[in-house]
Amino acid sequence: MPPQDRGEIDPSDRQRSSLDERYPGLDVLTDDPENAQTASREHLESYLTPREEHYIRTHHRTPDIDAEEWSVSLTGMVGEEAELSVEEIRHDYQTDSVVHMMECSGNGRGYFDPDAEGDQWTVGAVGSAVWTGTPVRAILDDYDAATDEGLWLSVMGGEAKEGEDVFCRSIPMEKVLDDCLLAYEMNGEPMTPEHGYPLRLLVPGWFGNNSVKWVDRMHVMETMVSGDEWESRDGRDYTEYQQSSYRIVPAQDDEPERYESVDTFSTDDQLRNPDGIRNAYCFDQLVKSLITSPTREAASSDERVEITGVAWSGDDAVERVEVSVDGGETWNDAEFVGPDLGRHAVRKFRYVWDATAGEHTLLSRATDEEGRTQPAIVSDPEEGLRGIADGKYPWNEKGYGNNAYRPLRVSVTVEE
Ligand SMILES: Nc1nc2c(c(=O)[nH]1)N[C@H]1C(S)=C(S)[C@@H](COP(=O)(O)O)O[C@H]1N2
Ligand SMILES: [Mo]
Repeated sequence: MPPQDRGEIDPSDRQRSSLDERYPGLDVLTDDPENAQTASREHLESYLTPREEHYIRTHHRTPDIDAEEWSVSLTGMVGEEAELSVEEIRHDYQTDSVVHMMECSGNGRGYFDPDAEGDQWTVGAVGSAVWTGTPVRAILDDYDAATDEGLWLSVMGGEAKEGEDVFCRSIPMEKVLDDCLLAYEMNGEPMTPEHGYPLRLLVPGWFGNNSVKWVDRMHVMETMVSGDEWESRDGRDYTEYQQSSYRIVPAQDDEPERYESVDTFSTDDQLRNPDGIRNAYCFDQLVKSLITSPTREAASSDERVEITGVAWSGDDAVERVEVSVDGGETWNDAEFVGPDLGRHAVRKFRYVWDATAGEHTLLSRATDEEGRTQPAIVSDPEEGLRGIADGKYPWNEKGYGNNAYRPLRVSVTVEE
């Protein structure tokens, strides 16, 4: 199957207004390539983040794609190799939807001390959307693909120009069969170019880096992308974003150890057993929460302040959220409010606080149904921590996966 003629995409010829103008709800970190986060905690309070306020994370530049010309090839361990048009993918298969609170593994990098390398995302590289598309499973079945446990589906983005590393992610076949989509709609609207138009992979519950945008090829294989064959294929590296980026590497390691295959997909489990997989892969999301109200100041007339926030997790649903109003000395159970839109959706919580006047440090802590919970702080690089231990999250070179508590200082005034 010949690779798609990438010559047709020339983002440099693109005439677009700046990111600020097109996405007024975002705080822009870099315009070229496009990287922007949701502007504030308050923006994360809704069950669905509007398409124009959902963070954007891009390594190369957003390509201009003509959906009528675009196709996705299916290669590797398949009965019959195929080249599918966008039209076929949209209309010849069943449709499914999922609500996913997608977080960039770099969210919270801005709180690493000393700084970790990369854009300094704070709290806004996360967003909730209902994604609609074709289950990848239906396409694999149709072309008699091998789908045994232990196999991988490597999914490639079509935006890299000649000589640039291809944005490629290998997803374990069990996860692909379970709930991955080739998505074409976001919140009931067509996806914008920045979010992956015309087709993106959507891996529910997993860090955003797995949800490959502008998909142009899917390859069924025995291993993840690794080794010489994938390190330089048609003069490009397909392994960078699987084996080097998106790995949790402590200060004392030069390079992450590359594996052909792993059989633990929970990022948290990898991080709690660093002797198994040496440098965890950013696969499913780490359980996390954020207080969205009050933000800084709270006036309470009858000494009751309502604290609200959002919680999300990886493959296992959020089961519990606790709130502390004294910097973590004591914890109180919060209650869930509003609808449960599925295991990968955002959960909103609430705790009513009998507040006293003065300065207070609020914290929230979510726990998933497997009992995994948030660490209190990020470690110091000198400690050489490899995984999550003793309430500490490991400082790592690229600042990935920070799910430590996010303290919030509020000042309460009590009105007579
Ligand atoms: N082809 C391609 N897909 C990609 C990326 C990319 O740079 N190229 N960035 C990834 C990362 S790191 C994240 S967090 C999500 C962000 O998706 P969004 O921009 O729709 O929020 O897309 C992922 N998919
Ligand atoms: Mo990301």
